[in-house]
Amino acid sequence: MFRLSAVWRSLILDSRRQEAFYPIGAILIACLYAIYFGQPSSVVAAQAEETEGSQCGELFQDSDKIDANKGLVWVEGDSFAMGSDDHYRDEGPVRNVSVDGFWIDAHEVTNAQFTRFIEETGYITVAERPVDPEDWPDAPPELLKPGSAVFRMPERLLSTDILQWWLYMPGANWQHPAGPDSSIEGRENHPVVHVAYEDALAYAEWAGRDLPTEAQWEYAARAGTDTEYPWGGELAPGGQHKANTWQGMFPVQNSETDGYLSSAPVGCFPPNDFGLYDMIGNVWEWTTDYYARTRDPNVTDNPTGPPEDQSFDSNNPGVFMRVIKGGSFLCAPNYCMRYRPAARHAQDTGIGSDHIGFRTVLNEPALK
Ligand SMILES: [Ca+2]
Ligand SMILES: [Ca+2]
Repeated sequence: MFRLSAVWRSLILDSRRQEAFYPIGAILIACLYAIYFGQPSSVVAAQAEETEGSQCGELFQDSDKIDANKGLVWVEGDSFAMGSDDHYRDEGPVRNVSVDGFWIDAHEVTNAQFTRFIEETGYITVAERPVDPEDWPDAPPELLKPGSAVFRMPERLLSTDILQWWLYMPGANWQHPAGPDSSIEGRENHPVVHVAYEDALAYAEWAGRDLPTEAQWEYAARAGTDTEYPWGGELAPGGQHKANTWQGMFPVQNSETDGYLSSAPVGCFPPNDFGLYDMIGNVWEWTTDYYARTRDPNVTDNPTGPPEDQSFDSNNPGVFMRVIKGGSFLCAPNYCMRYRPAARHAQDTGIGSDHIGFRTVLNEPALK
């Protein structure tokens, strides 16, 4: 019932929150960038083809079999300092948390892997299912079609309203990531996107896996480090990009100095010390934790987040949200600095977008 309305409400309210974080000066600069560097939306529509020739993802051809524990990395359990007190309030306070050992995908689930899941099960993702008009009496008819949320670089930035760069696009789904005229041909090793939470969970269950808890995910992303980023204290030390994020003034100018305007094939950036790729950036990743601004400080052993009825996001009261982690190719220094292990975001479970994917875990130490 709240699927679309929650998304749009979230987007609208999030723009107000970001406006509070970024003063009017930053907005004016962004407008100037829009005037001088604003690109037509056709540039973004061409994203699907931009990285066809990249070879990075082919590193994983042999590990893309979903049988047994192939493609997984064993992560030894330990305690770690979870969260951060230096950025968004919902990341803190820093507390000591322990997790048992677990297996986790070395990389985000790819289109090739998801294709196999679909071919074997006939599963239909949320973005492909008919929309019942009775569920959406106030929605405009053009939105009452299967689809998903797609980022579109605005030609001009007229305000901070994020609906200038997010749109609900009928026909967008995992097979058509930029809209109905796009495809995943040549993008087999890119992370699958437009997966709602239940889609990711269905894949994980088919593979005999789980989705990670937020604690598992953050522990794996940190890979034994307690620095801002898994590689140290700077986002791009010496100008070397360690993750696929956004360079320039979001959302109107992306210099692509990391080589990618949208998603990259998995494994194009260096792995962390656990051998895991793209934990930071590329696409956001689902976790099983329900979202709440604060977390129970007394639950420190394998925390799984609050129960559903305690999930609360002040931007979406009454809507149960899950935590996504890692940031994406849309996260920029002037907007959404969530390309850090401690960062988190509340996400409506009922819809995907073109910058949210996932990876799986296997909680079977006996297979070690
Ligand atoms: Ca990028
Ligand atoms: Ca990622």
